[in-house]
Amino acid sequence: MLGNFFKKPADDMGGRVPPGQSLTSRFPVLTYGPAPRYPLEEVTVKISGLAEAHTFSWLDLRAMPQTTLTYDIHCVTHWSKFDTTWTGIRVTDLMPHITLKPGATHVMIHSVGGYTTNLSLGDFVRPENLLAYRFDDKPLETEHGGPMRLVVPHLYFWKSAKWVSELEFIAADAPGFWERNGYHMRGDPFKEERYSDD
Ligand SMILES: Nc1nc2c(c(=O)[nH]1)N[C@H]1C(S)=C(S)[C@@H](COP(=O)(O)O)O[C@H]1N2
Ligand SMILES: [Mo]
Repeated sequence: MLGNFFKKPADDMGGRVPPGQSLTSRFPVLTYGPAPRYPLEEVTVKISGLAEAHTFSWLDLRAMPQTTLTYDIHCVTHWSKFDTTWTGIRVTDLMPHITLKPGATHVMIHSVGGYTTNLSLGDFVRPENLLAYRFDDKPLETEHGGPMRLVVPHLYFWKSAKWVSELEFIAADAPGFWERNGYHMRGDPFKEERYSDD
Protein backbone atom coordinates (compact mmCIF):
# COMPACT_ATOMS: atom_id res chain seq x y z
CA MET A 1 0.00 0.00 0.00
CA LEU A 2 2.78 2.40 0.91
CA GLY A 3 4.37 1.42 -2.41
CA ASN A 4 1.45 2.98 -4.25
CA PHE A 5 1.67 6.06 -2.10
CA PHE A 6 5.23 6.79 -3.23
CA LYS A 7 4.67 6.02 -6.89
CA LYS A 8 5.63 8.73 -9.35
CA PRO A 9 2.43 10.28 -10.70
CA ALA A 10 1.52 9.23 -14.21
CA ASP A 11 2.61 11.66 -16.93
CA ASP A 12 -1.00 12.65 -17.56
CA MET A 13 -1.34 13.75 -13.90
CA GLY A 14 -4.19 11.36 -13.24
CA GLY A 15 -6.00 12.15 -16.49
CA ARG A 16 -5.81 15.94 -16.32
CA VAL A 17 -3.33 16.35 -19.20
CA PRO A 18 -4.91 15.46 -22.56
CA PRO A 19 -2.87 13.35 -25.00
CA GLY A 20 -0.10 15.21 -26.82
CA GLN A 21 -0.15 18.17 -24.38
CA SER A 22 2.57 19.51 -22.06
CA LEU A 23 2.01 21.55 -18.93
CA THR A 24 3.13 25.15 -18.79
CA SER A 25 3.01 27.66 -15.97
CA ARG A 26 3.36 30.53 -18.45
CA PHE A 27 0.40 31.97 -20.30
CA PRO A 28 1.33 32.18 -24.01
CA VAL A 29 -0.50 34.73 -26.16
CA LEU A 30 -1.96 33.44 -29.43
CA THR A 31 -3.70 36.03 -31.56
CA TYR A 32 -4.20 36.21 -35.30
CA GLY A 33 -3.84 39.89 -36.13
CA PRO A 34 -3.72 42.92 -33.83
CA ALA A 35 -5.35 43.05 -30.39
CA PRO A 36 -8.12 45.67 -30.14
CA ARG A 37 -8.08 47.93 -27.08
CA TYR A 38 -11.23 49.42 -25.49
CA PRO A 39 -12.57 49.77 -21.95
CA LEU A 40 -14.90 47.31 -20.24
CA GLU A 41 -17.61 49.98 -20.15
CA GLU A 42 -17.69 49.88 -23.96
CA VAL A 43 -18.24 46.12 -24.22
CA THR A 44 -21.39 45.15 -26.08
CA VAL A 45 -22.58 41.67 -27.01
CA LYS A 46 -24.89 41.64 -29.98
CA ILE A 47 -27.38 38.82 -30.41
CA SER A 48 -28.16 37.97 -34.04
CA GLY A 49 -29.34 35.21 -36.35
CA LEU A 50 -31.94 32.77 -35.02
CA ALA A 51 -32.68 34.74 -31.86
CA GLU A 52 -34.52 37.93 -31.04
CA ALA A 53 -32.16 40.73 -32.01
CA HIS A 54 -30.72 42.46 -28.95
CA THR A 55 -27.52 44.11 -27.77
CA PHE A 56 -26.31 43.64 -24.19
CA SER A 57 -24.33 46.52 -22.75
CA TRP A 58 -21.70 46.08 -20.04
CA LEU A 59 -24.27 47.34 -17.49
CA ASP A 60 -26.74 44.65 -18.65
CA LEU A 61 -24.07 41.99 -18.21
CA ARG A 62 -22.90 43.42 -14.87
CA ALA A 63 -26.46 43.08 -13.52
CA MET A 64 -26.35 39.31 -14.08
CA PRO A 65 -24.78 36.95 -11.51
CA GLN A 66 -20.97 37.16 -11.49
CA THR A 67 -19.10 33.89 -11.08
CA THR A 68 -15.47 32.94 -10.37
CA LEU A 69 -14.30 29.51 -11.55
CA THR A 70 -10.96 27.69 -11.65
CA TYR A 71 -10.16 25.14 -14.32
CA ASP A 72 -7.55 23.79 -16.73
CA ILE A 73 -7.15 25.10 -20.29
CA HIS A 74 -5.69 23.33 -23.33
CA CYS A 75 -4.32 24.95 -26.50
CA VAL A 76 -4.07 23.04 -29.77
CA THR A 77 -0.42 24.18 -29.98
CA HIS A 78 0.27 21.51 -27.30
CA TRP A 79 0.30 23.53 -24.08
CA SER A 80 -2.03 23.01 -21.16
CA LYS A 81 -2.27 25.19 -18.07
CA PHE A 82 -3.74 24.00 -14.79
CA ASP A 83 -5.93 25.95 -12.38
CA THR A 84 -6.64 29.15 -14.28
CA THR A 85 -9.10 31.38 -12.41
CA TRP A 86 -11.63 33.48 -14.30
CA THR A 87 -14.47 35.79 -13.28
CA GLY A 88 -17.38 36.57 -15.55
CA ILE A 89 -20.94 35.83 -16.53
CA ARG A 90 -21.86 32.18 -16.97
CA VAL A 91 -23.32 31.40 -20.40
CA THR A 92 -26.09 29.62 -18.49
CA ASP A 93 -26.90 32.90 -16.69
CA LEU A 94 -26.92 34.84 -19.96
CA MET A 95 -29.11 32.43 -21.96
CA PRO A 96 -32.37 33.12 -20.06
CA HIS A 97 -32.06 36.72 -21.39
CA ILE A 98 -31.89 35.48 -24.99
CA THR A 99 -34.95 34.30 -26.92
CA LEU A 100 -33.91 31.68 -29.45
CA LYS A 101 -35.95 31.12 -32.59
CA PRO A 102 -36.92 27.63 -33.73
CA GLY A 103 -34.16 25.79 -35.54
CA ALA A 104 -31.14 27.28 -33.74
CA THR A 105 -28.63 24.47 -33.19
CA HIS A 106 -25.25 26.23 -33.21
CA VAL A 107 -23.72 29.59 -32.46
CA MET A 108 -21.03 31.51 -34.34
CA ILE A 109 -19.02 33.58 -31.89
CA HIS A 110 -17.75 36.85 -33.39
CA SER A 111 -14.92 39.00 -32.04
CA VAL A 112 -13.96 42.61 -32.54
CA GLY A 113 -11.56 42.45 -35.49
CA GLY A 114 -13.41 39.65 -37.29
CA TYR A 115 -12.25 36.44 -35.58
CA THR A 116 -15.00 33.80 -35.47
CA THR A 117 -15.42 30.34 -34.01
CA ASN A 118 -18.35 27.89 -34.04
CA LEU A 119 -19.92 25.90 -31.21
CA SER A 120 -22.93 23.62 -30.96
CA LEU A 121 -25.49 24.85 -28.43
CA GLY A 122 -24.60 21.81 -26.34
CA ASP A 123 -20.98 22.95 -26.14
CA PHE A 124 -21.91 26.62 -25.67
CA VAL A 125 -24.60 26.41 -23.00
CA ARG A 126 -22.58 24.85 -20.19
CA PRO A 127 -22.33 26.20 -16.63
CA GLU A 128 -18.51 26.37 -16.71
CA ASN A 129 -18.41 28.57 -19.83
CA LEU A 130 -17.85 32.23 -18.97
CA LEU A 131 -17.89 35.62 -20.61
CA ALA A 132 -14.81 36.47 -18.57
CA TYR A 133 -13.41 39.90 -17.72
CA ARG A 134 -11.05 38.99 -14.85
CA PHE A 135 -8.16 36.52 -14.79
CA ASP A 136 -6.34 35.62 -11.56
CA ASP A 137 -8.39 38.29 -9.80
CA LYS A 138 -7.10 41.08 -12.04
CA PRO A 139 -8.74 42.76 -15.03
CA LEU A 140 -8.22 40.56 -18.08
CA GLU A 141 -5.24 41.86 -20.08
CA THR A 142 -5.81 43.09 -23.62
CA GLU A 143 -3.50 40.42 -25.07
CA HIS A 144 -5.57 37.68 -23.41
CA GLY A 145 -8.88 39.01 -24.71
CA GLY A 146 -9.60 41.84 -22.31
CA PRO A 147 -11.82 43.55 -21.56
CA MET A 148 -13.98 40.43 -22.11
CA ARG A 149 -13.58 37.03 -23.75
CA LEU A 150 -15.39 33.74 -23.90
CA VAL A 151 -13.86 30.82 -21.98
CA VAL A 152 -14.91 27.30 -23.01
CA PRO A 153 -12.55 25.11 -20.99
CA HIS A 154 -13.68 21.67 -22.22
CA LEU A 155 -12.55 22.40 -25.80
CA TYR A 156 -9.22 23.55 -27.27
CA PHE A 157 -8.60 27.18 -26.45
CA TRP A 158 -9.18 28.51 -29.98
CA LYS A 159 -12.91 28.13 -29.16
CA SER A 160 -12.44 30.70 -26.37
CA ALA A 161 -12.91 33.80 -28.52
CA LYS A 162 -11.16 36.92 -27.22
CA TRP A 163 -12.83 40.39 -27.46
CA VAL A 164 -16.20 38.73 -27.98
CA SER A 165 -18.72 41.04 -29.65
CA GLU A 166 -21.55 39.00 -31.14
CA LEU A 167 -23.37 35.69 -30.72
CA GLU A 168 -24.95 34.64 -34.02
CA PHE A 169 -27.33 31.72 -33.61
CA ILE A 170 -27.46 29.46 -36.68
CA ALA A 171 -29.41 26.45 -37.95
CA ALA A 172 -26.46 24.23 -38.85
CA ASP A 173 -22.82 23.91 -37.97
CA ALA A 174 -20.52 26.21 -39.96
CA PRO A 175 -16.77 26.73 -39.68
CA GLY A 176 -15.26 29.78 -38.00
CA PHE A 177 -11.84 31.25 -38.71
CA TRP A 178 -9.54 28.41 -37.63
CA GLU A 179 -12.07 25.75 -38.58
CA ARG A 180 -11.97 27.05 -42.19
CA ASN A 181 -8.19 26.84 -41.97
CA GLY A 182 -8.04 23.16 -41.08
CA TYR A 183 -8.85 22.99 -37.40
CA HIS A 184 -11.45 20.51 -36.17
CA MET A 185 -15.12 21.59 -36.07
CA ARG A 186 -15.40 20.62 -32.38
CA GLY A 187 -11.93 20.41 -30.83
CA ASP A 188 -12.19 18.08 -27.82
CA PRO A 189 -8.65 17.93 -26.38
CA PHE A 190 -9.22 14.56 -24.70
CA LYS A 191 -10.12 13.08 -28.12
CA GLU A 192 -7.25 15.02 -29.76
CA GLU A 193 -9.64 16.65 -32.23
CA ARG A 194 -6.97 19.03 -33.56
CA TYR A 195 -7.46 19.07 -37.32
CA SER A 196 -10.46 18.44 -39.55
CA ASP A 197 -8.95 15.31 -41.09
CA ASP A 198 -8.31 13.74 -37.64
N1 LIG B 1 -10.54 37.16 -31.22
C1 LIG B 1 -9.66 36.17 -31.16
N2 LIG B 1 -9.85 35.20 -30.24
C2 LIG B 1 -8.98 34.18 -30.14
C3 LIG B 1 -7.86 34.10 -31.00
C4 LIG B 1 -7.68 35.14 -31.95
O1 LIG B 1 -6.72 35.15 -32.73
N3 LIG B 1 -8.59 36.16 -31.99
N4 LIG B 1 -6.99 33.03 -30.89
C5 LIG B 1 -7.52 31.82 -30.30
C6 LIG B 1 -6.50 30.84 -30.03
S1 LIG B 1 -5.89 29.97 -31.35
C7 LIG B 1 -6.12 30.56 -28.76
S2 LIG B 1 -5.07 29.27 -28.42
C8 LIG B 1 -6.55 31.38 -27.62
C9 LIG B 1 -5.32 31.99 -26.99
O2 LIG B 1 -5.67 32.76 -25.88
P1 LIG B 1 -4.50 33.48 -25.10
O3 LIG B 1 -3.79 34.39 -26.08
O4 LIG B 1 -5.16 34.20 -23.98
O5 LIG B 1 -3.58 32.39 -24.63
O6 LIG B 1 -7.41 32.43 -28.01
C10 LIG B 1 -8.31 32.11 -29.03
N5 LIG B 1 -9.21 33.22 -29.21
MO1 LIG C 1 -4.65 28.16 -30.38
